[in-house]
Amino acid sequence: MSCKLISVPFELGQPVAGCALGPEALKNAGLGEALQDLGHDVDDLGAIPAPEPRAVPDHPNRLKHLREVSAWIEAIAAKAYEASADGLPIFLGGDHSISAGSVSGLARRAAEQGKPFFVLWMDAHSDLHTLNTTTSGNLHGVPLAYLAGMPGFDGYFPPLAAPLVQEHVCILGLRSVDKAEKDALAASQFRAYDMSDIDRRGVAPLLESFLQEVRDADGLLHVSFDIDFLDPSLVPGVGTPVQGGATFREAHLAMEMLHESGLVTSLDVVELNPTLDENGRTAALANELVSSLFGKTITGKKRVA
Ligand code: B3U
Ligand code: MN
Ligand code: MN
Repeated sequence: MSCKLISVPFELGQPVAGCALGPEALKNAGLGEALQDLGHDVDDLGAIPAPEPRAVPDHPNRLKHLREVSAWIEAIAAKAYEASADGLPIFLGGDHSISAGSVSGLARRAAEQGKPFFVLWMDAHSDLHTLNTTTSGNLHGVPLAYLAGMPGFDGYFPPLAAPLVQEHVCILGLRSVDKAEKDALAASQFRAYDMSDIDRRGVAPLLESFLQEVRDADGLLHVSFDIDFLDPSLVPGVGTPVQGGATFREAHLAMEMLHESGLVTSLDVVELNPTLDENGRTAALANELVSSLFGKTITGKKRVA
């Protein structure tokens, strides 16, 4: 695999300082070397430079850093589109608002290639607020609503070339869903698996049924990995921790299955905040999980889906 590392040092989609240091922390913890050791080519494309804030009208809701978020989405989408012409782009965040850019650029590329585009959103949160429903005003809470073409983003976020097909999105790991997001979910065709689904049925069958759909459709698969998918006892270095998250084994299993599927064509790793981390253990675990997604196994034995 030819991996392209794209650093996205943007943190204004959430309230806690430090998330912009995520890309450097992941790289300093050895992400590139780990991928190379697994036999992949690694091209470090460096960081997306900070764009000028985008001139957008004032919004009636109290939204934090709307002009900055909107500008970054536009810049990231352009980079994602360009980088996905060949190779496997890996976006290192930054908060989860950056995925509004990465996924929109990748979806545009997939649409031009005539390929169905699927997204696995691994997250404690559903990120399904619109600009009108968010009560925190933190725009890392809206990317999935924007990407799926939900109303209210026109004129504020960049126009979407290819909105996601809701049936092609699987949200995994939910345990913090606000009232408006619950309503949006109920009215949607997203596949959404919360922690109770994981408890009852296990990660493997849930993920396998989604992967089978991607396979059957001959689709491309983007993985948007919000580190707060994991239980906070494992990942102190996240800004919005929620109790009761995925275990070490569940997360590794998901990543191993993603590797074995051979379906993953792009990745985001978001919401790492190194200033909240303890001795780099969140960054280290994130890297280990990315390694599993790129073929690392316990014994070296290869499994094929
Ligand atoms: N849904 C809440 C909390 C949240 C935390 N992290 C995300 N969302 N992505 C909000 O502020 O929108
Ligand atoms: Mn998120
Ligand atoms: Mn989250």
